[in-house]
Amino acid sequence: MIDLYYWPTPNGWKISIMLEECALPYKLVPVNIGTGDQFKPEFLKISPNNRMPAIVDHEPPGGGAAVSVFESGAILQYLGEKAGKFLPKDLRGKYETLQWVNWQMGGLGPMAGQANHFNVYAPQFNPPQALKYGQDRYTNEVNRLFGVLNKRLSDRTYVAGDFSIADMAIWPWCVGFKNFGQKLEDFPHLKRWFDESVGQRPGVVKGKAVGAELRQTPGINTDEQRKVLFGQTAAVVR
Ligand SMILES: N[C@@H](CCC(=O)N[C@@H](CS)C(=O)NCC(=O)O)C(=O)O
Repeated sequence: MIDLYYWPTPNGWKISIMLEECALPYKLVPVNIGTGDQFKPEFLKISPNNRMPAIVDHEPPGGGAAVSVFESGAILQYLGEKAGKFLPKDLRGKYETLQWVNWQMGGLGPMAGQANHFNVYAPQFNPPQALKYGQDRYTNEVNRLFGVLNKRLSDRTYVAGDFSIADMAIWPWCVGFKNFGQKLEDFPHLKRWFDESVGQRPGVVKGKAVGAELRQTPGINTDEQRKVLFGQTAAVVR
């Protein structure tokens, strides 16, 4: 049995989708990031970066002590190797897939996260243009990255060979395209992949719905949640 430390956000969906696609049994452990579960000492033993998702596998391949993994890219790779699915075993296929997982981890995820922050969550300033530089910088960078993905998908169904952990890493970070200032119509190959090739898979639909009830309204809704999530420094989180 695998414990999944989870909250329904793009990085969380990657793992719930993978677990559903692999049909691996798991137990959901909610990490309410709006009320500060990510700072609790028990959670930090598993995920020292104050972020979810994380997993604990009580039956790791080869037996022995339970294995815990944080960082969604590493978790996808771990589960791909454990299940023998969605991560090719041959050298070329494996690294073709992993380079796109890392493209998401180092590029699309952080940039879209910042675009979302500046476009949706940043407090309003007076004058309003005070936010414009940050909004433009991250919206433009997501636009460039969407262009790279669109080009990649112009002559193939999935990002890297068959449906893989690369698709599962990237797809959740396209869901919020409107908040990132993008129109999918501008990226027709990406749109086809997003809506049909990946978006209609039962495992993806089911994985994305996991724990939806935990976050009743999308977004960060209260001043209390904003205080927990924004303005974290080393001294504050300790
Ligand atoms: N690179 C990490 C990022 C994880 C991450 O940023 N998770 C967010 C939710 S999507 C989180 O836990 N946020 C809590 C916070 O900001 O305090 C991964 O891919 O696992």
